[in-house]
Amino acid sequence: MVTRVDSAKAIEAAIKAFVSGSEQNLLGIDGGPIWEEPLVGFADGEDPLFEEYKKIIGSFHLTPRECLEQVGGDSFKAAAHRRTSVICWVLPMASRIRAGNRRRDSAPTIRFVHATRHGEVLNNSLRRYLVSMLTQNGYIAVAPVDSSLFKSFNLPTGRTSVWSERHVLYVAGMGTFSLNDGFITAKGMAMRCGSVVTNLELPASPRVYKGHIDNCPFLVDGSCGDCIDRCPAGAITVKGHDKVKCDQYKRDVLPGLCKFYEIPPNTRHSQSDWIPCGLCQFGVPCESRIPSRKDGPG
Ligand code: B12
Repeated sequence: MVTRVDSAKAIEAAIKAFVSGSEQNLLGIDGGPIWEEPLVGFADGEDPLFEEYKKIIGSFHLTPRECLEQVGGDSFKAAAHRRTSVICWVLPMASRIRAGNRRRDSAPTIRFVHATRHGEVLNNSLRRYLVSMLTQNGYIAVAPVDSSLFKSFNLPTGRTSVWSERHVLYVAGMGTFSLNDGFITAKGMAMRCGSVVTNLELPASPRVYKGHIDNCPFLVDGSCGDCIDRCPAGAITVKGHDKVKCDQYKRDVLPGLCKFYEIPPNTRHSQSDWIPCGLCQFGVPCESRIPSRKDGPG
């Protein structure tokens, strides 16, 4: 008999093999890998935090059950397995890509721009691979950000969405938030992440944190705060991250600074001027690990 633990182990192995074996993980400009070995976790889709997110994020934020009801319709209602789980992963950025960005103070390196754009193509292929693997085995599955369910829109406080992958990873115990709004995992903050909802029942990963800011020394005891100086937009202060300023810098300033970069086409970010920033994630103690408190000045 295949247990829930066996299924979880098989999925974790499949995710790791997909990333290490994918040509999409090789960066065209230098042939090296974009992502290091992924971290994998599982969230119980019935965790009460998902309902709380309707207050913390907004009533528009979907629960895993709502995702499957909307995508699976009658087949979800009729399915033998009606519990929901979320498969979550973190793709840690390769060290040579991180190293370049540490030395930059107004615009990221061209290697990072390529890596982010192509790396998100791989991330999306991984979402599709898992959905197809699960559906071929008779389960209902959806990658919310790669489906008709996904919407991202502006609020007065900045951009938000109906499915925040970091909040989902928090349920799976994979990290916590920080002063700059980034998510700090065991492999740090310089990463991208992904998630797939399914009615295959999987064992929930333990959530060892006391709260949603545990990994950020500044938010815990005022030490560190290095990301404040790393932000070229002045969008990070002791009060937190101004998403509107952050977004404006990326849209209005970066394209000019990076105009000599040859930006490759990208199926997920089709606007030709989409340039990621992310400098606040590099050259900081949480870049590739959970910082200890003594890393900070205080
Ligand atoms: C919209 C968006 C943006 C917006 C807004 C970012 C934001 N903070 O929400 C803008 C354009 C500014 C942006 C910028 C970037 N983004 Co972006 N973005 C997204 C997107 C599409 C949706 C995010 C979302 O829904 N946010 C919802 C709101 C509510 O989140 P929030 O305000 O940060 O949440 C706070 C509160 O909820 C609070 N909180 C209060 N009480 C409680 C209680 C509990 C229990 C919890 C858990 C939380 C909580 O904690 C949070 C932090 O303060 C996601 C992809 C996805 N679908 O998830 C990527 C994503 C967040 N972006 C990502 C990245 C890499 C970036 C950039 C580095 C690169 C870039 N694109 O240039 C920059 C970095 C900016 C930064 N310092 O955060 C990564 C995250 C990587 C990481 N380590 O965190 C994501 C997850 C994409 C991915 N799939 O990997 N992004």
